[in-house]
This record gives sequence, C-alpha cells and structure tokens, in this order.
Amino acid sequence: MKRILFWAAAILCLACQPENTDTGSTDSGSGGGSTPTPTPVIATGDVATTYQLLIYSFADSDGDGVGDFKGIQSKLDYLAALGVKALWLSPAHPTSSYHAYDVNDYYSVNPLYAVGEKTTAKAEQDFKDLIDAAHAKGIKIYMDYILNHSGKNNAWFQEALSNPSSKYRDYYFFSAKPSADYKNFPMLKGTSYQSGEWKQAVTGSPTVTITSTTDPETSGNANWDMWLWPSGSEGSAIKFVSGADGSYYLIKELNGSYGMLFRKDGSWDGKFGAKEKNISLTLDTPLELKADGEDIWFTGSGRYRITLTNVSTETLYYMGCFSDWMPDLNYGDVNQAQNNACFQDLAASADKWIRLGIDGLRLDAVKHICGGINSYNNASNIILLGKWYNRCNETFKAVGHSDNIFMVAEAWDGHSVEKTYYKGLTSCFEFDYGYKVRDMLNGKSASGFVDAVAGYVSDHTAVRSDAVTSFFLSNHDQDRFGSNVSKNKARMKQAGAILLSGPGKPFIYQGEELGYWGTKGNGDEWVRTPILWDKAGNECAKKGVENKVDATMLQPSISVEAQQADESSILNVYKTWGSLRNTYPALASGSMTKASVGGTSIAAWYMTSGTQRLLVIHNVSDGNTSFTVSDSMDKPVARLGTVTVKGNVLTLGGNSSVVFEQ
Ligand SMILES: [Ca+2]
Ligand SMILES: [Ca+2]
Repeated sequence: MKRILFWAAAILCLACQPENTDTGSTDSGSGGGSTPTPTPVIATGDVATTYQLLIYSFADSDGDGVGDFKGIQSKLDYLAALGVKALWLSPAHPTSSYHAYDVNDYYSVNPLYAVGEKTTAKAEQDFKDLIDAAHAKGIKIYMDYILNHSGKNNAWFQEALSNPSSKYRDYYFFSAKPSADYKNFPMLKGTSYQSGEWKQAVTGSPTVTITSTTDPETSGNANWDMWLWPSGSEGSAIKFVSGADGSYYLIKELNGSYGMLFRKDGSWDGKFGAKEKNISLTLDTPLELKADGEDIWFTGSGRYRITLTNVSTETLYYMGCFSDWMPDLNYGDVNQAQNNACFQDLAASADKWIRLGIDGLRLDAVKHICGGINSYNNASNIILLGKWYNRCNETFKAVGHSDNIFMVAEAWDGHSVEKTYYKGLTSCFEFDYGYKVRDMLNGKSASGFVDAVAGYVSDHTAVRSDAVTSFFLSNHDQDRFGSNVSKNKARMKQAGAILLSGPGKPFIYQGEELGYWGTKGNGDEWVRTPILWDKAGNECAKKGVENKVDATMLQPSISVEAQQADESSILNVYKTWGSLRNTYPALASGSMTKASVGGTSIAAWYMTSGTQRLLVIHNVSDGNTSFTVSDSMDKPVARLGTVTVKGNVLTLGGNSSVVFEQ
C-alpha cells in the first residue's frame, strides 16, 4: 500500500491528473520512497511539443459552426495543459474550400475565422490577438504556407487568365502546348511531362452588352453560345451570329428572370461569366467577363440584342498537379529564385505575418514544388527551399529575434528521401516514425524501433547541426492513428506516451489526444473531425467540415468534458506525459540511446541531457512481460498501465510504460 501511495505522489508531482489505469501492485524497489523533485517547466525552443490544429474545426466561439481565431484563443489553457508550446495552424488565408489549401490571398486571413464583423480586417485583428495571447502563455504560432500552388480564385491567377500581358502570367505555368513546352520552363528542369497535371483554360476578357431591339430573332452558328436558363428551369445553349467586326451577337425574346453564362466552342472549359457573384446585367451597360466567372442575372421583357465584343481569347493549359482549382506556382530558375517576382511576392506576404508576430511556418507538399505529383526534382526543391528559409529568416532576424525562424516541411516520402531535404531546411516530418509506432503496437517486434528512431535523428544532424526531427503519429491527410490501431484505447494511450517520451519535436494532431478515429476512405473530412468540447456539443465546429462527422465517434463520452473528469482517459495520458516532457530536459531536448532490456515486445531507451538521464521502457504488446533491469529503478517518474518492480525484476502489463530517473 505504501508503494501505491508512492506512485500516486510521483505522478501528482508532475502537476497532472494521475493516469490511473493501474490495477496491479507496485513496488518501487529498495528504498525508493522519496518523491522526485521536478525541475521547473522548461522552455523548449524549436523542439517544443506542437499541436496540429485545424482552424475550421477546432473551436467555434460565435456559434456559426466554423472554427475561429477567438475559439483557439479561448482554448490556450487546454493546449498548455497538454504541454503544448507551439501550434501549427491549418492555412489561415482566404480560400474557396473548407480545408483552405487553395489560397486566394496570401496577404490576408480568412474572414470566416473572425468573430463579429466577418471581414479580413477583423480576422487579422483576431489573429493578432491570438498570437499575442499565445505568446503570453509561452506558445508559439506556426502558419501553414503553400508554395506549390495558389487557389484558382487568387487574384494573381484570375488576372493571368484574363490578361495575356499581365505580369501574373509568369507566376504560373501557361502553355498552348505543354507536352512540348514543359522543357522550356526552368523550374521544371529534370522532370517529365505528365498530361493529367495540365488543365485546360480559355483566357481573355470579352465584354457583353444587352440592348433593346425590334430586329427579328437570330438563328446562329458561331463557335460562341449563351447558356440561358429561365429562373427555376433547365437551361439551353443559344448560338451567336458572327458579326462583321469580330464581335458576336444574338437576338432573343426574353420575358422574366434569367441566369446566363457565355461559352466558347460549347465547352464548359471555355466558360465566361461575371467577375463577382450576384452581378446583374443592365440594359446598355457593357459588362466585362472573365474566364470561369460567376453566373450573370438578367430580368426583362421584350426583344434584346446581346453582343459580345473583345472576344480575343486563347486556349491554354496551365499546370495544376493536384487539381484544376490549385494552379502550380512558377518561381523560374531555382538558382535565381530570390530574384523571381512570384517568389518575392510570396515572400513579401510571409514577411507580413512574421512582422505580425508568427514564429514559424509549416510548408505544404514541398516535393511537388519543382514539378508535379508524378515527376518532380528533389534537388531543385531543396535549393528553392533553402532560399525560402533564408529569405524568411532574414525578416525574422530583422524584426528582432535572436533565434532562427522555425520551419518544418512536408516532404512526404520515406526517410531516405526526406532526410535529403535537411540540406535546405532545419526540419521535416519523419513519416516513417508513425508507421513504425503503428506496426509495433499492432504486434510487430519492437527490437528495431530505437535504432530506427535514433537513426532518423542522427541522419538529420549529420546533414546540419541545427536539425530538428519532427515526429508525429498521423496528420490530416492520413487515416487517423486511432483507426490504424483498431480503435484500441490502450494502444492509443501508449502511442501518446511513446511520442512524448522520445527525441525530436513531437506533433500531436487535433483529436489524437481524445482517441479520435477516422479513415480517408469515407472522405477527408472524417479524419478532420471537430473537437467535441462538452457533452452538449457547444463550440463544436461541425460546419467547418460541412457537417461530415462520424456520429458514432462524436458521442458525449469522447468529449473533452467527459475525459477531463475521467482519470483513465486518453486525454489524461497526453496531459501527464506532455507535462513530463516539459519537466525533464532529458526528455524535452535530450538524445536517445538504446537500452538493452526485455524481449522483442520492449522498446526501451535512455534520454540524456547533461547529467540528467532517464530510462524509458514501453511494453508494446498486450500481454504481461517480466525481465531484469540492471539500471536503477528507484526513481520512477511516470507510469502508464500496470508496473511492478520487485528487486531488479520489472513486470509490465500489456501496453504499459514506465520512466525511471537514473
Ligand atoms: Ca465561428
Ligand atoms: Ca509544382
């Protein structure tokens, strides 16, 4: 009994709720009755625990169903209790999608994420308030930046489409014959043409004018038509007549309210509409159109002449490797990218946010920047990213920081490729790590785990001494870790304990701390589920994922409210081990070396920093195991599950873990 009290004391001293799944006896060994005195919570710099947060589905503070900056601000204490010292926010910019990876303006933030007046100005104020409030709690803010592509509705792309002489033409890859031309784009050097990654666009900006007439109706056969639909009815195409001066016209009797669009060659790829939504055409007033524009409205009664002028258009292709609504950005020759107008424009936008106070960036899809999805040039990407890092870091220093900007890249590949990106950047996500934790918890031998993880870190630091290895279990583009371990709570708990007791920089993905599951096969929204804050569902940003949630998961029992009240919850494991990490420098920023104890179900390692050394032991199987430990087991500082010490024999229950201070 005395020993059990000891454990309770040891865990309570970590300033967290005890993780109280222990059902067995505990014996700390000879003499281990003193409570360890934790060092003060440390500042952990770039290796600080980071939380990947989806702005749209994290916390909705104003009841419109979409997450917002004020919602995040109101949950900073929740995040701090997890030991989180940095937030990676999903893209904050205006967008045409819920997930926001198609940026329409890199210089502003999404008005949907504002509270009160839904304007970009208020959104920027709310964002600034969040940054300031986070900093006051020692939490850094990283923005998600997308260098590979903009959104199709970005003004850069729209101007490039409508104006052949626009400077923005060079911000993208435009070609009438990409199969032949792609070799002439310096940035695509070393890649091959992929037909599916080039999308067709008709460019130009014809003008439409509608006037009253008494002339007879036309029956045209030109290569332009007007797609017309009476309000509430199916539409039909009406062909234009070629005019003498290169214009086109048609004469039509109209009576009522109509919607209309204009098309070249009867193709929706050649669609022209209004520059903005809800534009009505009025008599005798020319309206300039734009490619892929919005529906136009007209109400009238009589016979009308509809005239298209300035119809010089081009049929062009543009590169959009992920989607036709994500046109790839073009930085020219990567060796000269710092002088490229598009690069400078994007960097100037990042400068704005660095000056506002952000601490770092997460860079999206970096493998595909120089090239597309199926053919890309890693070496060119690395050169470009090095220039991007240096450019942003200059600004970061110029605004008064003594340390370097933090930047982590998504170079989604195996370790052998991913590690090469450290030539350009200080941190990348180590995707192989999450797979290894998953496989180990699903029954594979734990024998190679420590060598692999320590190897990732040493490979990165071999490239550069300031390397930070970014570890995570799963992210918004993958099946949830919970699904990867068959929704097994013990495995989910231990995955958190493994992540938070190892080297590098741990990233917790929104909902992992609550045991969320979800697979992409049901749609990406199912792996991006909003946080259920209380049992009643208040502040749950379901509209942020267009209400596509798994109702069987999002039950009151999985809510933050329920898990905070339950000492055995997954949330409390994350809180306990997250705080532990920030209490021991050996965990927060130490180095990992293998500890040779136990059998193939044991992953054991030392974390060392200065004179502090911790022995971390995880039994990743679901059965009990006992083994001899020659190191001291006198000072346990954390436990998960069932842990028994008798002399020099340690017995761990299934998915049980323990940390001893040496
Ligand atoms: Ca909201
Ligand atoms: Ca690209």
